[in-house]
Amino acid sequence: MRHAKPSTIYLKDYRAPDYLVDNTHLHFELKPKATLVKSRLKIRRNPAAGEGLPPLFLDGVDLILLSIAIDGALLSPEHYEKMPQGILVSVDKPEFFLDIQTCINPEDNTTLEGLYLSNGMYCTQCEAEGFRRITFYPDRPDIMSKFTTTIVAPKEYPVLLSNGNEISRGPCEGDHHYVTWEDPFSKPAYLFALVAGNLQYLEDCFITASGRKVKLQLFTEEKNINKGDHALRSLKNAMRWDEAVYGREYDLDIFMIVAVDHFNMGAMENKGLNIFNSACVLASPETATDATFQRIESIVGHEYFHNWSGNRVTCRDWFQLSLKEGFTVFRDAEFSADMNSRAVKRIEDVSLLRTNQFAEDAGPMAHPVRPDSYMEISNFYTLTVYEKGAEVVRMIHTLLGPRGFRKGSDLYFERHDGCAVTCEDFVRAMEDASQIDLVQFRRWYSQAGTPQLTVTDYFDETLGTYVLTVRQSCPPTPGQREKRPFHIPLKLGLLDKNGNELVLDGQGTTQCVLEITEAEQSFEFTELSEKPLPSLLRDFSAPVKIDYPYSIDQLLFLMSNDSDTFNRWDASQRLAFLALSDLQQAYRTGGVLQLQPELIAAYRSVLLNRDLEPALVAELLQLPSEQSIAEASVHIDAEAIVAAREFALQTLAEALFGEFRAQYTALNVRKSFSLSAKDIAERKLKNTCLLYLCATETADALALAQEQFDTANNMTDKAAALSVLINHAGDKQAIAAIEQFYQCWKEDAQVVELWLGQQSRSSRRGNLSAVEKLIQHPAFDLKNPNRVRAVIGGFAKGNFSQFHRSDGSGFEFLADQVITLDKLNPQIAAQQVIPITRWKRYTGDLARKMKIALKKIMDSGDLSGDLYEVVSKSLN
Ligand code: B3K
Ligand code: ZN
Repeated sequence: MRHAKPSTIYLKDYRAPDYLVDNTHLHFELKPKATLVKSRLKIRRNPAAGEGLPPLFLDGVDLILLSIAIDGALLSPEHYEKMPQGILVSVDKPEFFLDIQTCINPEDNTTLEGLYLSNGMYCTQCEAEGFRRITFYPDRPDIMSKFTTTIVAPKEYPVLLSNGNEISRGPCEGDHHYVTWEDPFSKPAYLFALVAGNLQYLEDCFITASGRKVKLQLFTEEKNINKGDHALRSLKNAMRWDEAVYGREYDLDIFMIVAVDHFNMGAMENKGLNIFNSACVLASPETATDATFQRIESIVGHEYFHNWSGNRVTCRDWFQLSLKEGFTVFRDAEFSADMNSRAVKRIEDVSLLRTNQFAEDAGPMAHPVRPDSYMEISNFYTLTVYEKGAEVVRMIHTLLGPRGFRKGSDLYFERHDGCAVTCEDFVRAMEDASQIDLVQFRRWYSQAGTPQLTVTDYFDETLGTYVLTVRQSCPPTPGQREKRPFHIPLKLGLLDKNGNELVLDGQGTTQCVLEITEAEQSFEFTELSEKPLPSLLRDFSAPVKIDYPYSIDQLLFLMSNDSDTFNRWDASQRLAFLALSDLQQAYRTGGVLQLQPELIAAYRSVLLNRDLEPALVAELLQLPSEQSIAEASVHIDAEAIVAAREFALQTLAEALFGEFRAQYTALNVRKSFSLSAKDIAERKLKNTCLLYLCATETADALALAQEQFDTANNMTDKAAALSVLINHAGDKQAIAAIEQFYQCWKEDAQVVELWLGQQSRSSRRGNLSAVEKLIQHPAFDLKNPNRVRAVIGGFAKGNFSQFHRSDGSGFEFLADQVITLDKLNPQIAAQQVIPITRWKRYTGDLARKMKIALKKIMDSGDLSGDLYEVVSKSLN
C-alpha cells in the first residue's frame, strides 16, 4: 500500500506482544492469481504483557479476507476492524484457535515479498515483513511458533517444499497432490518458506559431529542442475567449520537450498529451506568468475550460519537486526578467510566498508548499527547493519581474544536458544563469559558515524621513550550532533629503520592492542634506541579513519617491510590516495599532471618482487576505484577524480608496460581449471596486468586481450578479456566481442547479467544512450532485480564518469527509472536511488542537479514508504 507520509517507528516504543502464537497451521491451495491460504493459529494471552484482554492486532497487506473464526465460530464484521495495515480482532478469552482464510495473488506480486511467482515457480520471501502478505498474522520476530504447512498444487508442480521435515504426501482431487511439512523448532514468521515448482535436485549428505545424518538437497530448474556442485561443497565446508569453530551442529534431518531467478537480495536463511538468488548459488567454471565462486561460498556459509545466529537465537525486534546480521557476517568472513586467503579476504572487506559503508555513515541515511527509528525496515538492510555490525563483533573478538570470544558465544547460544533477544543480550553474554567490561563499548551500537583517529608521536632520544598520542572524534550524523568517545581497539606494531619489529614488553611481544577510550590519550613505549615507525590499525582492528602524517618514504617503507599484510596493502593505498589527490589538485588549477617517480618505482618493485604472493601483488597493484577516491574526499569533484585516476592508470601502464607484459606472459599458461587459492590469485594478477596493458590501447596489448577472449577455458579470464575490450578496444573489435559473447551465452541468466553489467559500467561504452539502449534490450527486465542491479545499478553505482556527466542527464535518467520501478518493487527502487541521495558532498552544479532529480522523484506523487523514507531524508 502506498503512503502519503509513512510513520516512524521507534525502538523506545517496543512493547512485548499482547498475545503469543504457540502453533501455526497453514494450508495453501496454489493458483497463480488466486491462491487460497487457510491458517489455524493457537493463540494465548502473553502473561508477560499485562492484564485484561486487549484486541488482537494482525498485520496484513494486499490480502483479501475471506473469513475469520474464533474456536470455530465465524466472526461477523463488528468483531473486527479493518485497518490500513491489518485487522484488529476483539478477544474475549485468554486462549483460542483463530481460523483465517485469505486469497492472494502471487502472479501479480512484483514486490517479491510474500508469495510470488518466478519463472513459473512459487516461492516466498518473508523477512522482514513479507509474511503479512500471505495471511493475517502478528508478523513480528518476537512471536515464535511451531509451523505445520500443507501445500496443495497441480501435479505439474512436482516439488512442494516448506520448512522442517516432510510428514505426509499424497494425491488430491483431480490432478492435484499435496505435501505436509512440520517444523519442530519454534520460529518467527519471517523464517517461513514455501516453494513449489518443476525442479530438479542434487543430493548429498553430511554426518554431524555427533553422528547424525543430514540430507542435503539443492533444487533448481533442470537446465541449471550442472551448476550446483560448488554450493553443495561450500555447504558441507560451512557445516564442518561451524562445528569446529563454534561447536554448532545442524539440527534438522534435512537441509534444502533452492535457486530462484527473481529475488530482492542474495539469499534467505528460512529454517531448513534456504532460498537463494540464482546468481548467488549457481556456478560452473564456464559461466562463473572466481569472484562469483567465492561469493557463493560466503553466502552459502552465511545463510547456513544463520541457523544458529538468527534462527535458533533470533531478534526481538527489527532494531536488533545486526544481532543476527553483524554476527553472521563476522562468522562468514572468518569462514571465507579460513577457506581462502585470509589477507585478501580482509582487504576486500575493508575496501567495501571504506568505500560504501563510510559513505553511508557520512550521508543522509546514516544510522547506528542498532538504529533507533525507521519508517521502512527494508531500508535498514544496510552495510552499516551488516558490515559495520560485523566489525563491531570483530572488535569484541579482538578485545576478548579467541578463547574469551568462544566462551562468550557458547554462553550466548546456551542462554538464549529458542528465544528472541537483543544486541544487549549478546554483549552481556560476551561480558559475563570473559569478565571484560564492555559498558563503553556498547556505544558502537548506538552512535552512528565513522570515528576519526588522529595520531601524533614524539621520541625522546635521551630517555629512549616514544609517546603516541591518539585523539578521537566522530562527525555529527542525522539526529546525533554530539558523540561520546568510543572504546576502540587499536592494534599496532613498531618498526625500526631496518624494518624489524620492535619488542614492546619483557615477553618479546611485537604487536599490541591499545584500548582507546578517551577523547585524547597518550601511550608510552620505553627503552627504545631510535625513533620507530608505527604500523597503525593493523588488520584494520576498528572501523575508523586514521590519520598519521606518514611521509611518502615511510609509506614506501611500510609497503615493503610491514609484517602485517593488511598494512602493507594499506600503505600502497595511502600512497595512491596521496598521488591522486595531488593529481586532482593539478587538474583543478590547470597545472601539469605528473606521477611521482617514487610511486612508479614502487609499483615496479612490487611487480618484480618474486617473494611476494601473487594474491598480494594483485591487490597492491589495484588503484583505488573512483568511488573510493570520492568517499575519501571532503568535497567530491567528480571531473577531477576521473581525470586524476585515468592519468595515473595510463602513466603506470605506459611506464611499466614491459614489466606488465612479462608478468602477463609468465602467468598466461594453459592449464586445466582449478579453484585453488594459488590459481585464483594468479588469474587475478594476470588479469590485472592485462588491464594495465590494454589501458595503453596499443594493438599489441589488445591482441593479447582478443586472444584471451577467444581461447579462455574459464569465465574469469573470458570476462576479464571482454571487459578490457569493451573499455579499450576500438568500436569494431569491442562490438564484435560484445555480440559474440551474447550469442554464445544468451540462454544463461547469470552470464547475461554479467554481460549487461560490464556494458553499463563501462566508462567508454556505457554512456547514457548506450544504457538507454540496454534497457530496451530483450535481456533487460525491470521486474528482475538482478537485471536492474546490472544495468541501472551498474551505471549509477559502477560507472562513475558517465553517471556524473556535468549535464546531469545521468541523474535524471536514474530518477525516471526509480519512479517507474517504485510501482513494481519499492525495495529495489529505494536501493537504486542511493547515489543521488549523497548530493551534499558534491561540488558545484552536480549537487544542484542531483537535488533536482531527487525533487522530481518526490513530486512524482504516490511514492512507496520505502522510497519516501530515503528521498525525504535526503532532501532534508
Ligand atoms: N536475512 C536475509 C535478508 C533479508 C532482507 C529482507 N529485505 C539475508 C541475509 O542476510 O542472510
Ligand atoms: Zn544474513
